[in-house]
Formats: sequence, structure tokens, C-alpha cells
Amino acid sequence: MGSKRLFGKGLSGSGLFKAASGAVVTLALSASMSVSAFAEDVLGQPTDKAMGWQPAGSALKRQTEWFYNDLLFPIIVAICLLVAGLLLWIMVRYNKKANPVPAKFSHNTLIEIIWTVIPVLILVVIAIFSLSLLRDYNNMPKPDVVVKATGNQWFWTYDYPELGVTDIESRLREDAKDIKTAKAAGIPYLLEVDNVLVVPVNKVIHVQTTGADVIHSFTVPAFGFKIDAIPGRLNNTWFKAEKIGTYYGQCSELCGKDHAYMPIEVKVVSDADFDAFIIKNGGKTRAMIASEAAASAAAAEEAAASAATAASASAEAAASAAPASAAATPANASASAAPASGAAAAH
Ligand SMILES: [Cu+2]
Repeated sequence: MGSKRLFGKGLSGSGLFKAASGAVVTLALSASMSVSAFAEDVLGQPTDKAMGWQPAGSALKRQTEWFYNDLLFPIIVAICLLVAGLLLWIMVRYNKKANPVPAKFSHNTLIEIIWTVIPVLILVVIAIFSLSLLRDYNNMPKPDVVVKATGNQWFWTYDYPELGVTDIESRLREDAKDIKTAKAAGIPYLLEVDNVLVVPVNKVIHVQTTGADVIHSFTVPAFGFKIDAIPGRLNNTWFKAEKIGTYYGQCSELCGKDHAYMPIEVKVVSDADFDAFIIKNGGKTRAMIASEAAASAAAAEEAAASAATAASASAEAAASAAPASAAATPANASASAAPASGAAAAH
């Protein structure tokens, strides 16, 4: 790093400039090192004395990291160094002593074109990558599991609306409230909860958020999402966890006195463990729902076929077969079949 050249000859000996050059070297060093290269990182939770981001737990988060670490951060550092360098150059080269007769011109077309076009190009490059990242966040693949997270003062409730599991209350564990008891229990301070959000690994999880009272924010750094939970609205995002494990997050919208005590704990498990969790909580697995739907569709088909046979029979036979065929009409949903056949029986 040519910090001496940057400060001009004869001045690098002074204490002020030594300090300044030290600062520049530090800045350059932190620019050249990857931002997350400090301390040992644990997947899914913050690391003591670490800098930068938690390790990514999903492809989308990795893309976000690339955008920041490899695109934005170098641009920011380069601009800071350029501006600081120009300032120092002006201070040294054009101060009253070094340059007693100042120039009088106020315009330079070439330089004005340069300092307009280059920032525009930089912004265009950032916009291209930024918009494509936004598009990837918006283009959710077909979800495998839908989870709904509701923010409450001061805990989260989780629902799996399609699987029939509702109202899992997730609160900060008592022993996680104190740093000593948390350490003794081997759990992360202020992050461990009683009932965790369980999701299957390598599946697209559609996250819906809403607020029961005030605005909260559902945030899990490893998966790269932070989404407001607003009363009266349903916000959406998605993630796909790549590894089995536990991932922590926190409410990230100041929501009242216990805002700091409503963490989020996501447990990523295998498909089998996820199914077991759903059944344990009184729900139905996707396979069960699919096979039930297939069975009811087959039954409806069978009933429709027998109704057709009945219709082709004589008028007296058709009259006696009427309730059966009426019961068979709603071939699509088993839920609507019950009231419909009831109505048919009333005729
Ligand atoms: Cu909050």
C-alpha cells in the first residue's frame, strides 16, 4: 500500500500524518479481508466478538452476501479512499503556503463529464445486481410448506395453515434470560425459546407474517430475511434451508418493553422428523393430505360412475337411486359433499 506516496514527501514524519496513514492502512486491510473472516462462525447464531455476517444458511443469503461483500463493500471502500485521498492532496498541494496564488477558473467540462458519468455507471451496475437480487427474493418457487408467524407482545405464534397445526406459542426460555443460567444450560443467551419453529430441510418454506397487536419484524439472519409483521396485513417471504440445524433470529421492529425478549428459533429437520412434529401437534402431513385427497377423488369418481349407471336405468329405478347420485355430485371436495348430500336427502 503506497500510503507514503499518498501523503507527499516530507510530511510522513509528522504524528498527525502517521496516524492518518495508519487509518488508511487499516481501512485498506479491512477492505482486502473478507468481511466475515473474523472469529469462528457458528451456523445459525451470532459469534462472540465476530465481525460481519453470520454464515449463510441458504442460497439466497449467499447471493445477498455476495452483493454486499463483493460488490457494494469494495465500491464503498474505493470511493472513501478516493475522496480521502483527494482531500489530503488538496490540503497538501493547494494550501496557502504551497500555492500562494490560487487559480481563478471555475469550470472544467471534461472533469464535470467524468464525475457525472462514472457515478451513473456505478449506480447502474449496482442497480442491475440489486434488482436481480430483489427479483429472486420475490420469485418464490412453488412452496412445499407454508408457515405463518404472528408477532405478539412479546412472543411469536406459529401456524402451519395447510397442515392443520395452529397456535404454537414460542416464548423466550426462562434460563435464557440470564447470561449465567444460559451459559450453564449451554444455550444462547436471549435466543433460546420453549417451542421452536420446525421446518424441513431443502424445502421451499413460504413464510407469512402478521402482527396481532403492533408491528413486529420476523428476522432470521442466516436465511437473509427480515420481514415486517403488521396487524391487518399478511406479508410474504420464503427461504430454503440447506442444512439441518438450529437458526436463531430476533424481532427486529421495536414493539414495546419486551421487544428484546421475543427471539425466533428455527429448527431445520429431516422430512421424517418434520412429519413426526406435525403429527405430534395434531396436524396432517402433506403425504396424508395427498392420499386423502386421492381417496376422496376416487370415491367421487366411483359414485359418479354408479350415478351414471343409475341414470341410464328405468324411470322408477332412477327415482330410487336419486339420493345416491345426489350424494355423488360434488366430486371435487369431500368437505362440501356432506352438506350437499344432506340437502339432497331433504328433498
Ligand atoms: Cu419487537
